[in-house]
Amino acid sequence: MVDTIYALSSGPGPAGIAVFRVSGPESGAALRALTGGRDLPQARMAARAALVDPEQGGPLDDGIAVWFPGPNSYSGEDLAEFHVHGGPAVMAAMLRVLAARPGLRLAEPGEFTRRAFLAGKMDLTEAEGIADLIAAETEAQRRQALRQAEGGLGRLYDGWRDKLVGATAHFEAYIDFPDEELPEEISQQVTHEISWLVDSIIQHLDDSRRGERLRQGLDIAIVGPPNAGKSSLLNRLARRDAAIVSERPGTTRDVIDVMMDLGGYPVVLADTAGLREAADSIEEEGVRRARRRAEAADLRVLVVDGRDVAGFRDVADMVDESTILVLNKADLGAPVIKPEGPNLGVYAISVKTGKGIDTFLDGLEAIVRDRIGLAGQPALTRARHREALGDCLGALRRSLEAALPELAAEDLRLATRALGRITGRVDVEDLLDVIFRDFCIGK
Ligand SMILES: Nc1nc2c(ncn2[C@@H]2O[C@H](COP(=O)(O)OP(=O)(O)OP(=O)(O)O)[C@@H](O)[C@H]2O)c(=O)[nH]1
Ligand SMILES: [Mg+2]
Repeated sequence: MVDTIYALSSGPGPAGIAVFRVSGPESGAALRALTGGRDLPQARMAARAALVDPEQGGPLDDGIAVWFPGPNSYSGEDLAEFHVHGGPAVMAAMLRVLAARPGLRLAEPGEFTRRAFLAGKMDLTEAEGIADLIAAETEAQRRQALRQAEGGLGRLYDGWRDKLVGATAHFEAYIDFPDEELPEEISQQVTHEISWLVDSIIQHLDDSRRGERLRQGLDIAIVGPPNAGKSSLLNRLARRDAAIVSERPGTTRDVIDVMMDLGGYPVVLADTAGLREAADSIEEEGVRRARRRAEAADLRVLVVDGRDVAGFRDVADMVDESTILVLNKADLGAPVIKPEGPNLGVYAISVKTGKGIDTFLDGLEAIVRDRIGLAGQPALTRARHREALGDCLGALRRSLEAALPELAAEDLRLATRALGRITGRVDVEDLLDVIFRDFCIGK
């Protein structure tokens, strides 16, 4: 028999209201016991409830109970919700009472959603979308997560999978009746469909990881010569004194990360040590870290003193298609530096007076939107999706080259399986622990 699980599904409080959920075969009995043996409330209607401690008899709280009989519940099972006052003692009492009920145990992270998946209420991409929605910190993350939670990504993959299943059926028909020649036009049509699918998957994969980056935040490294005003710029953008600023060159040593919401898009800004021949071994390590971070970043903001031609010469080779050049200290005089070759834009600013900062931010935001903004088609959001699509693509290509229809059919089956693993239509038992581990308890 399936366990009945319970958890505090709202935050740890204190709060106006705390929501507890109970899911599984014993939830109806638990609901009845906590409401003093009354009948179950009308399904899916909030009912005021004088909650009691069934063991000791005393009152627990004056709250609300909602009864969701399966399968019309979040988990697909019988599910009860208790809305109580969100005080620490009320919550502790609720947890004690629920723990004491026979057959109930505390839910594991993501277990309600895992049960929803197992009950066929949602596919794996939708479950992942819900985890992302709970974790979303910016508008764009929220929109992407909601789109995925509502099945946008799953529908795309299922659509591809249906096409594949159709194509495979043609081959299998031929294998079942080997005496029949596979009509030329059918084999051509199947080849055509598979080629179309190959192109679609390649296009989908070739998205510069925008969906994954939107989930995690675009990585932007602030780099440049010492004393250029990198830390000053970081502090200005972060609106707090995250990094130490001083007139002494070589102030910053460690990489300092600040998470920022840039017009709805999540970015991780990293301030780094000024690049120069280091004066000591600590600074040397700082410079090493700065270079490493600059290389790994999605974008670089190269900050230089706009009049420091010699300083710029040392870092000029860092300017490329992923680099924005910021000519700082414009308050001290017009910048004279001009970059050669392609770049993402040049901005003259003064962190000190604020001049040019808004224009720079607008430019940066446009670049970030271009990199991770929502596209027409839902983007894949996890390495897991990318891996499975890679497997699918490999199998599809093999099927196009296969010498015998039997071999082509086998490759098509493998490709279908790879797609099915993303949405969880085929056996994915081995994946579930990994996927639901990222959830919070109570979801
Ligand atoms: N006049 C002027 N001074 C600035 C401006 N921006 C920063 N500074 C000054 O330049 C000096 C260096 O600033 P930081 O932000 O510490 O420079 P940094 O690039 O982080 O330097 P390191 O950490 O040593 O690599 C400080 O004295 C700042 O006050 C600006 O726009 N105009
Ligand atoms: Mg600094």
